Amino acid sequence: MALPDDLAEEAQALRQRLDDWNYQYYVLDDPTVPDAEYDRCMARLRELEQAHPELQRADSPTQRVGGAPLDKFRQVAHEVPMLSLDNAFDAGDMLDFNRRLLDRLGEGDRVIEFACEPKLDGIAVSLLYRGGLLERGATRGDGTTGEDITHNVRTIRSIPLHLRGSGYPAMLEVRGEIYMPRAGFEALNRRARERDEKTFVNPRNAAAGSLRQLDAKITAERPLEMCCYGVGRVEGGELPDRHAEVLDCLREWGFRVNPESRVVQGIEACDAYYEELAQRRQALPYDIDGIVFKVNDLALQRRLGFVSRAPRWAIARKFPAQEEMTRLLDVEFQVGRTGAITPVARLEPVFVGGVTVSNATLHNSDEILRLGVMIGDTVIVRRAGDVIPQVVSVVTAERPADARAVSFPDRCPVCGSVVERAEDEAVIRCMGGLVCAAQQKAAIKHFASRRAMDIEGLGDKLVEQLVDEGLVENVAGLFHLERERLLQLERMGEKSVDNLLAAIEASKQTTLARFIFALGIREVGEATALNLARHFGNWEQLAAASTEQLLQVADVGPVVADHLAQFFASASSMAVVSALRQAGVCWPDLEVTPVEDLPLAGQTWVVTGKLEAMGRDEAKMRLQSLGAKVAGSVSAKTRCVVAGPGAGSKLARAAELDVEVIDEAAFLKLLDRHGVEI
Ligand code: D41
Repeated sequence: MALPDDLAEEAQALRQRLDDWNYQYYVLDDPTVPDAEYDRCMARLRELEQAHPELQRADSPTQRVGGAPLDKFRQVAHEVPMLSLDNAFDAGDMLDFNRRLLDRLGEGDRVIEFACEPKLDGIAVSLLYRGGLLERGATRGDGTTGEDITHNVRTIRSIPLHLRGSGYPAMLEVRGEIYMPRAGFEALNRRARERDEKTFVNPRNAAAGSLRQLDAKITAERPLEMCCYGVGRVEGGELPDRHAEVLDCLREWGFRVNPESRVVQGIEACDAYYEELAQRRQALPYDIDGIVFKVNDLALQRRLGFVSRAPRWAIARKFPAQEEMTRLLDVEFQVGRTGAITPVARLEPVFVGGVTVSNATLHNSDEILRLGVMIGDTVIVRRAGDVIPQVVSVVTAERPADARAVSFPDRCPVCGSVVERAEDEAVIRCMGGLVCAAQQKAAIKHFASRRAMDIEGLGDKLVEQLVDEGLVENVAGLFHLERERLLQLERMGEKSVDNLLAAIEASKQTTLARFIFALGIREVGEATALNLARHFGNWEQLAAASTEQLLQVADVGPVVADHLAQFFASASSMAVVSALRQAGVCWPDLEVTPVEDLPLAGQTWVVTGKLEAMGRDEAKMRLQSLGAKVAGSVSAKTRCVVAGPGAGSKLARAAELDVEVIDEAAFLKLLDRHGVEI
């Protein structure tokens, strides 16, 4: 039976649309269709190809699921060797690098143009396209010989099966890094844990393990991506004469290129770029272990050449290691605000992630079991960004003969009350509640903190003193402190006492949102408190709300609703609230605005770059409080972009799409105009 023309046309149109959507999603970071629409088109194309096998093509978007498994990997020789990178560890090494470049070029001092790009922590690969079709994918291996992983790379959707557009060389070898974004890695491990399977230690190992599969069906299910950083073999065509322009071509031909890539003038600008990315490293959706700097001019690159295995014209400046080995000296138990008892590792001090670490969290008893850690063990400690250092694994081979098991207390280490472990929780809790000094202290510290009641001068040390000396037991006690008694405390002179009392007095005028947050109800953070305040407008409505009513509030799910209900049902908690109000703590009631009437209702905003007055999360929360949705990437639907210094690709994208961009000053003015507190 002859194939009707219109079916061939339909299949071609579907392939084109699916390719376009893939490109928009993976290369431009700009999803344009709902998943359901994508899935519908894919299903229709599959149906057509199955019914009419003559429509099938190796580079169809349906061909990414993986075919029959291989029985071994074939070796691949890299015709143009895949070089390695020299490392730099500080600004001094960068100056030396620049000096070497200038000396080698021998034309005196000049400002060199560099292309900068994050150094992805993945697996380097090579992709060979002949006549625009993906012919072969290979790992870097030792740089000369790698393994053929064509069957696996074909399943990765940010790798085009055929090149887009025109003007590409007849033979083009593209090089880049295959990596697993952190979110995909977390999800993969979560699934593995649920099924009692082995987890991966980090995204890099997960990416390597996923590419080392003989069965591409397994690879197809792994959230891998590829970012390109250069080319190898090029025949039958010309490329531009600057590295950054080559990357631009690759992007047009369908490859993902790191959106953070930038061209800068001179080595100092390289340092500034490094510092900026070091700051934002944790906010990126993937792991990077440094920055790669390359001389942008390819003619200069050729003149500079390479030594042994590394080009002279490139260098990788590494970030401080985020993982180090050290010894676990002891495990102590800390009692938190809600009574949760957390094991804390006392470590032999070690320099990791740019600071000296001597404590790390062990989370809970399940975590200690999972790690199988004993006191005296050699452990691997990880400190990423500003998060609390963690013990990630144990080097069991180094366990000393006198290692001791960690034993959990059956009484609260602070107040001696019994401890309990709730059925569905991994933590044990002190049941002492507000008689437990540790919980009293933690509750008061939280209450006084800047984002809560903002009592200036009431720092952690002073709170501990006040509780230890019996001056306060709960937060309401702060409003009955006596001047004479305070003057008897160590290190408290007249001036500090008067300042403290004035700060306590001033804190009485607060907002409902701050008050709710300050109470330290479990799981009620700042954003939730703000939503609760805006939703109910006053304390009475909130305290009287049913679970159903609480569940209506943005951010409030069954767990939070339950904690709120427990708080309002607790006579002792309510007594503290009355005492606070009796002492004069007050706030203006809010007009309750229905969500659809909020000033930014229905608008999508994007926040990028570094803000001075607040973090990006806080900016996001404030925009949400005005009814805006906050998205991670700029699209045609974006209403406005708030851009601080260091904003990169999102800014360029906004310009391209003609989306409004405002700076932090304008953003603060806008917040002020709408009465949002900063
Ligand atoms: O992101 C990376 N991991 C990355 C690796 C990058 N952005 N650029 C790179 N450039 C090169 C040269 C300069 C040698 C072409 C690299 C690598 N090499 C590389 N990756 C693994 C070994 C070498």
